[in-house]
Amino acid sequence: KYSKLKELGSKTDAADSHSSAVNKEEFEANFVNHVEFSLARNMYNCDELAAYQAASQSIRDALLLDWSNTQQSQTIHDGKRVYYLSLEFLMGRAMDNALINLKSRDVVDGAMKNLGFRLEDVLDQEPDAGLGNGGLGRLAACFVDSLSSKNYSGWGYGLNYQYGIFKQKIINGYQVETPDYWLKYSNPWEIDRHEIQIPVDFYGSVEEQFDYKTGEVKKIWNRGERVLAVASDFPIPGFNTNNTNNLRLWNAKPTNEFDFNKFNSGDYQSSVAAQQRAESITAVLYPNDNFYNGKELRLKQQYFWVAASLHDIVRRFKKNHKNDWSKFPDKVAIQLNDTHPTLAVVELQRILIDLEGLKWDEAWDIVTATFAYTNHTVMAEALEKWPVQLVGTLLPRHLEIIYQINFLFLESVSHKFPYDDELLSKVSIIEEGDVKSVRMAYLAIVGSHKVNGVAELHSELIKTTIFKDFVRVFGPDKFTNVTNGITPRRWLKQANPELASLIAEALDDPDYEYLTNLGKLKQLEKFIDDKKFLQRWNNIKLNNKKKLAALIKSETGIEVDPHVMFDIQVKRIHEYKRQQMNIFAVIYRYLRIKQLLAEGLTVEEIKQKHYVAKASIFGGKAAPGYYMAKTIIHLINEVAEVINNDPEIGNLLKVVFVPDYNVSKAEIICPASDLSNHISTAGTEASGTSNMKFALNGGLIIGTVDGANVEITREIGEDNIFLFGNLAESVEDIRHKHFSEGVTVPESLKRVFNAIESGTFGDSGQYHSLVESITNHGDYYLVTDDFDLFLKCHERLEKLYGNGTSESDSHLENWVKKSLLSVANMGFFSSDRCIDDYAENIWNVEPTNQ
Ligand code: GL9
Repeated sequence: KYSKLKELGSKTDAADSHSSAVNKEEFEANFVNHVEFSLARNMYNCDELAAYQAASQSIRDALLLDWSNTQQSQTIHDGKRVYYLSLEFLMGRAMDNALINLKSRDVVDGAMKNLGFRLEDVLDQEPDAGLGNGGLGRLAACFVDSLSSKNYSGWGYGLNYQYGIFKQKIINGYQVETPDYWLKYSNPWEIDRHEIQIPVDFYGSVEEQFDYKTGEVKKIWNRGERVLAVASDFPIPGFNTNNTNNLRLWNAKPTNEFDFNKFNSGDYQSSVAAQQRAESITAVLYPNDNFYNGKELRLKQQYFWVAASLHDIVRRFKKNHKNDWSKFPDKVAIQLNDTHPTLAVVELQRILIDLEGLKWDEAWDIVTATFAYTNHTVMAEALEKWPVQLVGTLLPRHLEIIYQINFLFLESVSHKFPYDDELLSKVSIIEEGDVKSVRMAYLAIVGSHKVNGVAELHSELIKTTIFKDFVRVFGPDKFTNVTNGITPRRWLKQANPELASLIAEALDDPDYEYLTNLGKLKQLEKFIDDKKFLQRWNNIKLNNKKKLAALIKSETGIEVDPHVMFDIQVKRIHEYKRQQMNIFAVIYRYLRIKQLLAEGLTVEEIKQKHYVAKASIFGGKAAPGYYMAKTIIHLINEVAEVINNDPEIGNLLKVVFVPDYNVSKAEIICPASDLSNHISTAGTEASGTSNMKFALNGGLIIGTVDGANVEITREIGEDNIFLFGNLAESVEDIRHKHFSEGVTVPESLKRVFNAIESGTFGDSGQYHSLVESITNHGDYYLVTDDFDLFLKCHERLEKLYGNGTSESDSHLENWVKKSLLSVANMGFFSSDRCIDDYAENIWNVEPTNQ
């Protein structure tokens, strides 16, 4: 085996075109080898799980060759490297993606058949790597895919949580969280780097030492607790290239240090326990979405990760460049994914001045030239503000440096804006008040050379709201936009192989080159009047809906007719995303249908004159401590229970809550929508990325003028998207009006509230706070203002969808054409475009010549 691999290795020159595609005979031999020698089993008792383990180890072997070649050639080339620091990488499954990127899916499919397995069943054995909460973590996963596919030298750095995002069970309509111990079986994609161990210190105190030689005072951090950061590496293959970057995730381990005082006093147990506590740092992902919860362990995670990553980066730099620090920003670009890694700014400054002996100013210039910061939300409750007291206890030296950064920054501000004390207190990194705290976003801005938002509207909003004072201080050029994107390898080819294949055929592109050049989709427009093509297009949608119907049946027992309209909203459950508005609209529809039935209409007549038959499909997790979000989930499930068991309704309306929405379920759900909902209160959703996934798969969108919906509209044309609702610029005024004049609940919504309060969906008491948040507490998310507009927009789009079968001519003409035009114009939303944008405008790096 190894000689074969070596032979293959010598053929895989990183500068070659893609050469490490898996060879069938070798794969089969390698598979059997892994069954026998890695798993210690034999082919006669090899079940699907074992087959998955053996297959993935064989594929990993192929990846490793590319991976080590890439690292070697990148080191020799010594170009600038990008480091993407993210506390979340929501990777999902790795095997199918690796097969696609290695262009070896068909070969392995055939090999698995020979070995007696169905590839689909084997792929299904892999647990999701759920090391993230939602959009922000999935974005990081798409970015590492694009960094490799576009031949950049770019690493991800994160944490290897033992428990990823919790698994969601729905019991009696309620969300119940269970732990996601995803590493139950060993993880074949993970390479343990036991030799890469970095000590990370916490607590202790700072001592001043007078240096008689230089006459300067040196700061010494006398550490308290120490833990070790041990690396696990995940190879990230690019599509159609050998470039295989690295995702390095850290594990916290105890040191060999031992508290002998405790031991000698007979307290052996607790001295071991203290050691064991180290591992708790990387035990679990915090399950919050867009919310800062201020836990000490979270701050420990952040520093642990940032310290380990920076020492690793600095060590790599010093190997080639010794102490030539002025070169550092030419060799290293570090992107801060949200404020979570902001301590990296402080840590690099500390390394340079305390450990490497640079002068403050020289060090600070290097720091700010190295870092850039991405903001992902304007919502106040999400912005991190660590109490000074906590930072000072955990990281005493870092707090001093933060104060010094702030002092020098404020000095420069007062220089530029003399006598403006108000401005000084507004931009201060330290917030005074009951709990003095460090404003992490401000620290990130001051410590970076660029700050970006994630969609045009959002990037404008940060300049005019949360960061407006910094635009005055630094000027507008420091602030920029990079609109989010998604990887078409996973979100088209992997999730929707039939559509991807039809597109490849239509573009006469048998090698799927359009997947790294997504603008080519534009050529699909020439099929707009080709009825046969539209029918094939539509048929693929129907097949995808059948697959989703099967998933729904197996997960919930509910039968949905794949011929009805699939109207989907899947994302984290949050008041600002307004799943409550959607379920209220479903209730309204149900009440109207019941009324029409009572008036004597038949189901058929209602379909002809009023409503299309549809399934309203929901999915998403609520943060475990977010009461209102959990109430919304419960309401959806109770409404589903009532409607799905109403014998009068037939297939006119079904309601589904898909439990445990995650990446691999998204791969089934996104290709199966006729319509998807992106209906956040204008100005609250920074970008959204599932809107892109649905549109790229030919689903139409109903949405507010928010986040990336704005640019999706610009790209695909306003005739091909259904927009409604109040605009971001009016939201503040409307909120004020709610408080001064009260909230006006429209008649339609009153009917819904009456039904809820009269107990139609179970004990009304449990929905009190949800209804009250709208009627009595100012309706912060503008449900009352947008509800009728939402209903109207549905009426309009349902007319277009048509009441005939989804195969009818009018459906092809009015709906499927819009679907085709959407896909044809979604090229802009490839994460490849996004990464090129960062590379050119923020990192100043170029692809390596693979
Ligand atoms: C988010 C925004 O809410 C989304 O609108 C945006 O698309 C993504 C990626 O930029 O970032 N910010 C944020 O905190 N989350 C986002 O999804 N939350 C989670 O990922 C949990």
